[in-house]
Amino acid sequence: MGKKDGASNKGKFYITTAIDYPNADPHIGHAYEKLCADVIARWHRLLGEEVFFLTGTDEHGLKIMRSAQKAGLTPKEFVDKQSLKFVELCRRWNISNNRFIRTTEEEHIRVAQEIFNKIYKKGDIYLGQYVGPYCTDCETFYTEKDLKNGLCPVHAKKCEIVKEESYFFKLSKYKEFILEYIDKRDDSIKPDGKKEEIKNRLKAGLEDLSVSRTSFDWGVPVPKNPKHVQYVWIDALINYISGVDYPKERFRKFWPADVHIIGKDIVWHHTVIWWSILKAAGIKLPKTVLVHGFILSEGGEKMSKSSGKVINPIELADKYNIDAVRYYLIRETPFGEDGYFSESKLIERNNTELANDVGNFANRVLALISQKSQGVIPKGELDREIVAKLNIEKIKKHFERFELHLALAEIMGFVKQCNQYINEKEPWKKSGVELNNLLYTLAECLYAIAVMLSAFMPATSDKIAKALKTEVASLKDIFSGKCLTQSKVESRCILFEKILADNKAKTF
Ligand code: ME8
Repeated sequence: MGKKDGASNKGKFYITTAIDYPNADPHIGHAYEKLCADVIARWHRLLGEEVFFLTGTDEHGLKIMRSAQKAGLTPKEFVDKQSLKFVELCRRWNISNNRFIRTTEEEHIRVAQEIFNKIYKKGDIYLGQYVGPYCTDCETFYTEKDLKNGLCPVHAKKCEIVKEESYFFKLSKYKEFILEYIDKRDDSIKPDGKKEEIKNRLKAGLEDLSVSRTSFDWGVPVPKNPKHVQYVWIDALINYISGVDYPKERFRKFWPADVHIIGKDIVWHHTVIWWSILKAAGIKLPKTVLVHGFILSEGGEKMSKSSGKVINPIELADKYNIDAVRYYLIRETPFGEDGYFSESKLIERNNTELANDVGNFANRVLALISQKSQGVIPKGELDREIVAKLNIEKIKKHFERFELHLALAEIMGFVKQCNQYINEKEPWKKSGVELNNLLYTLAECLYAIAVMLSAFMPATSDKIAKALKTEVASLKDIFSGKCLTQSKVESRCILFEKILADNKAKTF
């Protein structure tokens, strides 16, 4: 990649989530997606990279307009109110996004129009007549052959038949390009299985896409023909570049995106449609479209706003230590697969792996330093045998393959080994140099655990670091002897309270 266009991305990392429809309140699927992105973003910051993490709300389209009408508000009043709930979700779940974009922002609208214009001028957008089925729940046009038994293939609902003047994007022209691109880049779509799904659908045929509507006006006006508004998906996808100030400096620095993390229902939009738009507009394609599974209720049903079966992620944050929720969701579900949300399993993991393993180790180390060394971490030599048990390279590889659950499992394996180490070494029976070496090693191990866990449980890591009178820094500094101080450490810290089963009384 040439440096000329500012596109050399070394040391930069740009990650996005889908932008959520705020037609209803946030559900746990929204929270889960932001959480996965947050873990990856925080990990890249630990690696010392400059990270830009974008999330936001997708505020145009028929679905929003109808929800606003039902609520007795104008669409703008409605999205102003609703989007705050998604901002609040980010705050309560400790999501470290650098920007929260709303597609009703003036600057985004300007960029969406500029890209539309660019493609129009190139001759890849033309005026025609659209007749065909449209599902408002997924804001998606279907062809007759996409339908299952005549119904929307996602919502199993009758589609509306839309017949109106429309601009079309020459999507069909990009079929071969997309097919080649999927194969050319190993990491274009992850997990790999999703590539076949898209390729098979492409091979079945690709038609031009209707990219404007005239029957309602809640959208980005089409420049020069404002009786048309842009198809909401075109407007929405463009957030990934308007969110980094296309075409200004931040865009030049961060684009192409490293990861677009999305759910399995919108892979087509993020590959076939998005890549073709970018290609037509002469903009580089993102590196990886990363697909996560769905969070289902214990009974195995999809939790979505339209099905009415939702877990409110804000209520969840009211009820539990949010780090325990974050831990449970990542640890329980192999990344890329569907997961079942179970409060009893969350409680079990909180009580065993978090309170018993992490919490106990931290408190044993702090208590030992307080009792045997007046709270001051002694100078000593690292015991390389225990340090070698933290396989950082393996954890890095898991992250490179987006195996977040395995990276976390590996760190937790180290926590167990550290507890075992205390049991075997019996520091309470030691003195002199031997004791100093042991206490120093334990403090370094506890600090290393805090750093490694900080991508998953940032507040817990901060608590550990604070108890050690230091801060979570970068990954390269663990076991370096540079991060621990000579200030008196706290004699204990409460990381996780055990939860009694009765507390489960409230169901979501
Ligand atoms: O699709 N579990 O918005 P959205 C996990 N606005 N993830 C889930 C889920 C579940 N049960 N249900 C939904 C949209 N999601 C568009 C995106 S991007 C330019 C425009 C995921 O609010 C879903 O797959 O319906 C998507 O990635 C995200 O939540 C937002 O869904």
